[in-house]
Amino acid sequence: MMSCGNGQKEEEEKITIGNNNQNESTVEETTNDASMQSNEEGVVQLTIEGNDQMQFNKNELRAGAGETIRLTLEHVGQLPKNVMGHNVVILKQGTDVTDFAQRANQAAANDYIPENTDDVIAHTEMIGGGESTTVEFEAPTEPGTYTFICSFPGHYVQMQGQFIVE
Ligand SMILES: [Cu+2]
Repeated sequence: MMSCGNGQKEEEEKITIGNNNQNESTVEETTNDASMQSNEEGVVQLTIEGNDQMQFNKNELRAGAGETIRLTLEHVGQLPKNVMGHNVVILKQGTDVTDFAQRANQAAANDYIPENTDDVIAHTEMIGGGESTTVEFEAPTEPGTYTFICSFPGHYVQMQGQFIVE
């Protein structure tokens, strides 16, 4: 079995990407070695809303480098996911956002996350009005500014912001 230090983490991310149902939560906290946080104190809670007017309520999210982030997306509208779905996709630096969004458009079967992409730091599930979803991930260890979008077709132009790691 081949593995390197980061293998497990990547595997978890892929599982998240491929798993469209609602039951992903924070199970990974109990797995893995003890190299990282084991308590709740180190976890930073961030919340952002999306609405039926195709808007996020924030264009900026902030975190410290390497912090464990629990990002909650609340869809405060009423329209269903297939009409006004929202997610939050945080992209690696250097990603061409327009190009990514075009690839996302073709990935309807994967909730508009391109299959096998390397461009995503983390993303939430796609949800419809009245729903909410949370994803937990580690902020990049390098300070910088990272773009986040909603990858539902056509939304990224309006639904876009900066994830600022300090
Ligand atoms: Cu959206």
